[in-house]
Amino acid sequence: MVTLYACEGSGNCMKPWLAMIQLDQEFEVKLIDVLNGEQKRPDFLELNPLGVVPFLEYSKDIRLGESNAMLWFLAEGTHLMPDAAAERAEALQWMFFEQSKLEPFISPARFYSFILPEQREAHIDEISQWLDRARPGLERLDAHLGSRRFMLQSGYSVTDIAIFGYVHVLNEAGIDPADYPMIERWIEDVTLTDKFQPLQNLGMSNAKAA
Ligand SMILES: N[C@@H](CCC(=O)N[C@@H](CS)C(=O)NCC(=O)O)C(=O)O
Repeated sequence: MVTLYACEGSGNCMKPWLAMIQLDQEFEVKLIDVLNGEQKRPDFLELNPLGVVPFLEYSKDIRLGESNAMLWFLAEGTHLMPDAAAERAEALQWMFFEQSKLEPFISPARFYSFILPEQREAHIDEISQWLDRARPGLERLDAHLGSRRFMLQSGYSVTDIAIFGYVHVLNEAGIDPADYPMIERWIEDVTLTDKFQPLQNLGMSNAKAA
């Protein structure tokens, strides 16, 4: 059985989870309680020495960290992966962009605003800096989505899932999505794709997906 180790509420964990649902891949979710440090316990570190989730145990021999690497592996040979070499490279370009220009700022701002709101005041200056640093990437994304319905010319792909993970919860980080109308439109379009499931369901029994 394919096993996804994940924590509730995580945009990174949502990515392989949503891809597997949309690809009809049978899998089980094992929830790791990150807020209580379960990802640093010896049994989990033995599996993933980095001590983070998501972590994908696809088979005894195929074990993967990094949400976007999981997406790439899962999408290979499916309708979520573009065929042409240039478009595959463009997909990777946007997936690296997501991990360097968006996720490192949206994720911590959201963590202290939405996941642990009681710690918001203590991190208020950092949150403001993270949000300032997220804006150039969001502007770039908004401009791109002004000319495309989805990230790639050929249509909905693994790239949309990678970017959706954190961009669709911008409001929970403290950014009004109305500031980015093309992103707002695209979020709606992604939610309308076949078999889409919202982040809130990540913690639910995997019976639906399996
Ligand atoms: N770049 C990694 C990020 C992994 C990551 O930082 N995961 C967070 C949850 S979203 C985590 O496990 N944090 C707990 C910790 O760092 O101890 C990915 O895309 O998978």
